[in-house]
Amino acid sequence: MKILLYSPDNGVTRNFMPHLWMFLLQSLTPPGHEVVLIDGNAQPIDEAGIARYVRENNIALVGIGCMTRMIAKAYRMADAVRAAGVPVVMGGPHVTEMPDEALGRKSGKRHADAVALGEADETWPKIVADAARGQLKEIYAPVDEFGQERKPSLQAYPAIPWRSIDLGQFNVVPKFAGPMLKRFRGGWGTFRVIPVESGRGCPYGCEFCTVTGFFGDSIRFRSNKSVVDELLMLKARAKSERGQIAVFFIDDNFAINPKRTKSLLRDIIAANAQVYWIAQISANLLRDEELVDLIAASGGIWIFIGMESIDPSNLADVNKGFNKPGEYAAVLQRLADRNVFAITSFMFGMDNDTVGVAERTLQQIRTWPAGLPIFGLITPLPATPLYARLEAAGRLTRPKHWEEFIPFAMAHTPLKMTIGEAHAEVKYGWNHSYSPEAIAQAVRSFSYKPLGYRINILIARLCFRGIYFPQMGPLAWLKVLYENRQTIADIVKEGFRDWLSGMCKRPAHSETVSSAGD
Ligand code: B12
Ligand code: SF4
Repeated sequence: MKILLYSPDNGVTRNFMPHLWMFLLQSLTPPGHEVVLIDGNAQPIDEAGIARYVRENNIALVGIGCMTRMIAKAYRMADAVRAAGVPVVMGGPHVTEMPDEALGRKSGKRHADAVALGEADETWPKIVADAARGQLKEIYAPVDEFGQERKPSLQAYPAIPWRSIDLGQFNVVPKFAGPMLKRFRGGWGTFRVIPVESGRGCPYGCEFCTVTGFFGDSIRFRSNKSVVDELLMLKARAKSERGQIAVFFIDDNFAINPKRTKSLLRDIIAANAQVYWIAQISANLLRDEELVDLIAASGGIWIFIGMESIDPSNLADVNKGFNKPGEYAAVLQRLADRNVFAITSFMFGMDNDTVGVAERTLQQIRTWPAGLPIFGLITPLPATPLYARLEAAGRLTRPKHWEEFIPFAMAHTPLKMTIGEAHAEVKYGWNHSYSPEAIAQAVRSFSYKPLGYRINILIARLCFRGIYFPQMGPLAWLKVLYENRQTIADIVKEGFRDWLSGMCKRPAHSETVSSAGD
């Protein structure tokens, strides 16, 4: 069978990184079948396009996976595939919580022939076998021989063949610039952010989060060796293409077991498997100086921290009281002292938020080392304790908000402000963090560091700006570059000066070739 795995975009925002589930299921597909991947974030495709694709390529099964915010598009695409006569199986967090919706069991249209509940590592080969026989069941659940839920162990994790997977659609370097950038230092002909998981599960149970419910509170890890081997393979591929990669460790809380994380990082260093990496780690775990030393030494460059709020009572409300706003500054300084910086994520519209919450948050942020602040609204995702609480209190204004995805829009009424006020707070946060002046200020704050750090924060801020301010397509990008021309010009001038002085000092015929992590 020829199988298509498809990951939809939501038509509004785009991810910068491919989804791991597609590569994982591709690697877990039994021999004898061919699997092709389309990520709608990298290769936009519409209903007519997918119907044409499955017909022209003789696709016999389509697998679609996504989170809640992409589900409306996912259903439309599934409908188009089914209308073309090809069966659809859906998986991922949303359909796991709402299988009846996907199967059209209670009301509404049926969108999927089958739904894979929860983690599909062990059920996927069965789904493929049933589909090949034309005997798909409606529901596939990860259960043992006694019908009890079984979470897959990650000890026998498949080796994802990164050396040979076609990654063309995930290169963020524009095609026209690739050949020129290949020659630049270690080579920048390609640049990809690759998802790698080292473990699953988070026991913290924050009220708004689906992770504890989905993956369970039992934490499972891959062996250090399998993670190290994967990094070595990725590093070798980037080098052979004269390109670069960065790895996003997608674990929900990469340091949930600090002892194990340290042992993994030590093994990465010992094997010279360092690549630039990003991971999500909660602030409480970053108190550990030894851990932060190892993060820096093993290639960690950005840490995503779910700060959510600077108000302890908001944090207590959502069962995230382990976050201590009083220590945020020290945590970020500890990272910055080792040249590791933070993506700090905040949610507005929480129950104790009042008008002015964005400015109060920004006042704190301005005292921290510059990083990448991001702002969203607290959102009741299906099957979370937050959803149940708001539903019981009659506070849901759009109980099925996923039927029409609207970015940065509340789906319930906050307690101490209006919905409109909450939206205005998010806008204020983005406007004041990503204006040309704010970007220039962030770049200037690194003036005591080598130029590379200023380039890093400039590029990262220009890209992250796009999470709130749509900047799809070359014209939108040109506008952003024009608005930030002064900061860009300063950096280019400085780079040129450095290059000239390097040329003057450089002995004849010397070669300087280095690559990420070396
Ligand atoms: C990495 C990550 C991101 C990355 C990028 C996503 C990417 N490209 O990978 C970043 C940081 C950008 C991100 C952003 C957001 N994320 Co996010 N993210 C994750 C995270 C931590 C890992 C995803 C992952 O790869 N998991 C590992 C794989 C193996 O698991 P999986 O995807 O679930 O796949 C398994 C099964 O679900 C199943 N499966 C999945 N798809 C399919 C398809 C088929 C056909 C089959 C058979 C099976 C199947 O099989 C797989 C193997 O077992 C998850 C939490 C988590 N641990 O999953 C949250 C998570 C997916 N994110 C979530 C959310 C809410 C967001 C944001 C909306 C947050 C925000 N407020 O801004 C944004 C949205 C950004 C956007 N525009 O898309 C939620 C989604 C919940 C939901 N019901 O929608 C999650 C679950 C975390 C949470 N807090 O609850 N995220
Ligand atoms: S710490 Fe992060 S992953 Fe764990 S439950 Fe809370 S929000 Fe979810």
